Formats: sequence, structure tokens, C-alpha cells
Amino acid sequence: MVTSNRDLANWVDEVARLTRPDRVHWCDGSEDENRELISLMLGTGDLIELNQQTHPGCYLHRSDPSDVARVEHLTFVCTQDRDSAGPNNNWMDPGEARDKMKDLFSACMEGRTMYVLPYCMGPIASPLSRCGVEITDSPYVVANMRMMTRMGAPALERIEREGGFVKGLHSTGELDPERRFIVHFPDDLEIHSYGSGYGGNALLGKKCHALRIASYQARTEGWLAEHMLIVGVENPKGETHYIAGAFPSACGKTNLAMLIPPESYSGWKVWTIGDDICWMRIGDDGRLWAINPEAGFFGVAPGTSAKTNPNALAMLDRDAIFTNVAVTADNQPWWEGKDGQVPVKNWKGEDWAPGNGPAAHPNSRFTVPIAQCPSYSEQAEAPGGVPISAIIFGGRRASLVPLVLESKSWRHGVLLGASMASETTAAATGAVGQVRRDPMAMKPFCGYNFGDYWRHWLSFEGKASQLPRIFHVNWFRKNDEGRFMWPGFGENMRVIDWILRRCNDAVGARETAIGRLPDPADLNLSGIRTSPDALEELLAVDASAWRKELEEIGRYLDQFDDRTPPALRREQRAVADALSD
Ligand code: OXD
Ligand code: MN
Repeated sequence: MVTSNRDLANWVDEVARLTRPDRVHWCDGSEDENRELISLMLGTGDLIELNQQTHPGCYLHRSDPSDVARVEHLTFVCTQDRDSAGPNNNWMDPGEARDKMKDLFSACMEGRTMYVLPYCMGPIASPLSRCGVEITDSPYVVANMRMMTRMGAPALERIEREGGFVKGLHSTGELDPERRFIVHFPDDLEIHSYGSGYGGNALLGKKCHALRIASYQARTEGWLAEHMLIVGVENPKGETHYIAGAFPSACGKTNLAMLIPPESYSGWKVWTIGDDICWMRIGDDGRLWAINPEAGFFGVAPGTSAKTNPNALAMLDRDAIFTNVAVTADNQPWWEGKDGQVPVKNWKGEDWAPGNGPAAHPNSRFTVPIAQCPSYSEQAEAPGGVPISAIIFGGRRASLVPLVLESKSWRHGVLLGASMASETTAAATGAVGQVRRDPMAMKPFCGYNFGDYWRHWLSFEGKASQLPRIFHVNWFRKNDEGRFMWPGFGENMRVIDWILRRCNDAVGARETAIGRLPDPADLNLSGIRTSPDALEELLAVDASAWRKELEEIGRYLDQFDDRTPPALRREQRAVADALSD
């Protein structure tokens, strides 16, 4: 027996009997093992070597063209009753789902190797961390999970010490979209994923475990598992405040997580703890303490440039896996937005010339260990996590929503989160650019009924004495000509500066019906071209348009029937009433 954990040993046997692999390999996460896997994949064509002079240790993976994004319509949460999953999830009866998945997995690994990957989400020594084991027939998944999680021997040791772990079973199957399902059994801490090798569908530690299953676990255990970045902002006095931020997929979370302050902020520094997921728990001091459960980035490549994210570019010239990017004539990775080079082959490996459409897939990605980031903070390894001073919600809204506002209270902040909306992006299959409600950026990731989730959020008010302040931002306002009104990227530091001054009670705010807004004079605009008129518009409240928005929010909350907490409904009515006064 490879492990002293009986439950794990029995489960691996049972899966092997069902899937019938040629071989079973227990991953230890070592360098040697990784090298062997890479050379295996170079042999099969699963990986293609990139230019080793300019990009040592970098490889390209081209996915099946029908398998390029998360598939929300094929993702299910299988709670005992439909209401526990809520209208925010696709639901399937757990018994029916198990039967269906069993049929799919039956003999699916014949001729393949079955990899058993023990992993830990969060620092190995952290009490906030949780472990899982993914069984997969994809060596690409193993190589990615090795960067995205603490994978291998130390995780197995922790599992053997603690006993419990999340079980994730994955097979790429035939990559047939008709036979593709991502299924969660939160009561059993189990995930079954079949028919996709891509990102969140296949790297089960990420969205499936660290968000869907963990959010469910967090509710019962009294903590929060959120789709949030975590950054530390250090001021010239050397004081660091930590911020967590929830933004829907492909709305600039990775860029914000690695922000480089503009010249007028000399002496300031932004430290990266995480770019996608945040687990938070109330500490003994009544503050919320956060860890990033991940150990790597699975970031969207297009748009990553010297202007938008120099830190990301700097970490991508070694030891990274690129998925579905284009390549240049000298075999360097390329994507839209990467300056100074021209691609010759698109993401499918076809010859490419200008005018042939995007060369990289819009949802092409890089996978890289977080420690390679120039702004990496060693606090990412702190077992106790970091204390959060502010939570920021944000979406991609071309109109209406101001650049920044602060909630009037925790409860109002929960309403701000619950009523978040954003234009959809290429991170998931489906139409792009449509505004949809995406509460706390968790629409695709909350493992239970949103009504219960908001109740859980509200419950923190009575439980923690020093809760973070809650803010809402919108970097994506457009003017009548369709141009962005705010420069974004590094310049977002100016908004963060205001947020931190609010947290320290160092600056006032305008009380409005929708929340507290900055006085334009309190935003530091030195060195940018945003005109006073544009700023006024970015900070204006259009009462009649907001009244409509509040009506829509009310209708949205109603979809969750009596699961919607009355306190949240009252808060929504209070804002609507204030707008009518
Ligand atoms: C991601 C996503 O990949 O949110 O992080 O889609
Ligand atoms: Mn994400």
C-alpha cells in the first residue's frame, strides 16, 4: 500500500477498477518526476518546446479546439435537494449524477496512466489550508497542478496526519463536448470531471475545490471561500495594508494583483499574495485573516503587456506552461497585446498572417508558480494568513456605476456584492459582452444557494469586531464615443490610495443614496490626463438610472424566494427609498 490512509487507498483501488488504467502513478511532486512527465509530453505532442534561449523551461500546450474554456452549462452541483444548490447552479440528483458519471468513467483509462495527485490548498503548515487528491489521466493536468498547488509528498503527509481530504476524479475522456460534465457532490466533498482537459474544468484544485466545494465547507465551518485577489499595499512609511478584491473572470484581477504604482507614488509598493482565490477566517483579534489557497497563476495571456502588467511579463520568460497562445518565427510565445513581435502560427498551430483574426485564443493562458512574480510577497506562505483591511467588489460596467464608492455598513456592503454585475468575457463558453449579475464574482463558483450564501456573509456582522470596510469599483466606464474614461492598470493605485485613506479615517466622503463617494479633490490625479469633467462624470450618481438599477436588483433578489435574507431585501429597499427622496 502506498499510503497509510485507508480511505484514500480504497478509493484509488475502486477508481482503478472502474477506469482500468494500464498503470497507476502516485505523484511525489519532485523535480525528477516533473522532468519525466515533460519529456513524456514532448514525445506525445501534448507539449511543444518553446525557444529555450529566450524562455528556458517554457512549453506550449494546444488544447482541443472544442475545449478552450470553462463550461458553466455543463457544470453541476449535486446536493440532496435542488433548493440547496439554488437557481445560481445547475442541479442534478446525486444518485442520477453518480450513475451518469460511472458510465462515462467506465474503462476510460484503458491504455493510459492514472496519476494520483495529493495536494494542499494553502500553505502546508496553515490551519486554514485544506487538502485534496486528484486522480487524473492527463499528464498536462499533473504538470499544471504542480505549479497551482502544493502537490506531492508533503500534501500526502498532511492527509495521512489529518485524515480528511477532497476527492477529485478527472479524465479527459474523448474530449467530446457531448460527453463533458463537471459535477460536484458537496456533501461528500467529491468532484467528478469528464471530457475536458482545460483550466478550471480539469485542474480540480482551483474552481471545483477551492471555490465550489470550499464555499460549501466554509459555510458549515464559519469561514469564507471567495473569488478574490489578495494584495498588500505598502506606503512610504513601510506600513502594509492588505486588500481582497472580487472581480468576475477576465476583469483585470491578475493585473491588479501585480500593480506597479505610477511615478507620482514613489515609495509605494504593491505586494502580491494571490490573484484569484481567497480563504478568510475571523482571527482572535476580530479581524478577517486571509490565505491564498493557490501556489500559482493560471492567468489570461491576451492583454498582458509591458504597459498593463510588467510584473507578469517578467515572470513569464522561464519555467511556465502556455496554453493556446500563438508563436513567433523564432518560437517565442505570443498573444494579442504583446508588443514588438509578430506571430507566425496561431493557437491551433496554423499559419497566421495579419488580418487572420486573433492569433492567440482570447482565453489562452499561462501557468506559472506565484513565487516567480517580482511582486511576490513572502506573506503568501504565512500560516496565519494576512489581515484584510478592505474588500473591493468590481465589475465591467460601461455606464452607471461610479469609479469607486464605499458601502455605508457591512450589510450595505453585502448588498453591493450581491448586486454586482458585469459584461461577460471569454473566460467561459458563451456570448461575450452581455451584462449579467455576478454576485461577489461567484456566479459560476458558489457551491450552494446564493440566498444562503448572502445570509452567511451577513452573519459575520455579529461575529467579528473589526470587519474590513467594503468598497465597489468600476475601471471600465466608457464615454459616448465608446472610449474608456479611466486609464486603469497602474493608475488604479489612485483609487486604492483613497480606499486606504478611508480605512484609516484620513479622508472624508460624500454621503449619497448609493454609498460614500470621494470628493473629486480627494483623489490624487497628479500626472494623469483624466479631465475634471470626466472625473465628475465618473463620480456622479444618476438617480433615475439608479432607481431602475435598484428595481432590477430587487427582481434579481426575488429569484431566490424566501432564501434571500430579509435584511438584504430591507437594505435594497432602503437604498431605493433614499434615491426617491
Ligand atoms: C479563472 C476564471 O480562470 O475566473 O480564474 O475564469
Ligand atoms: Mn477566476
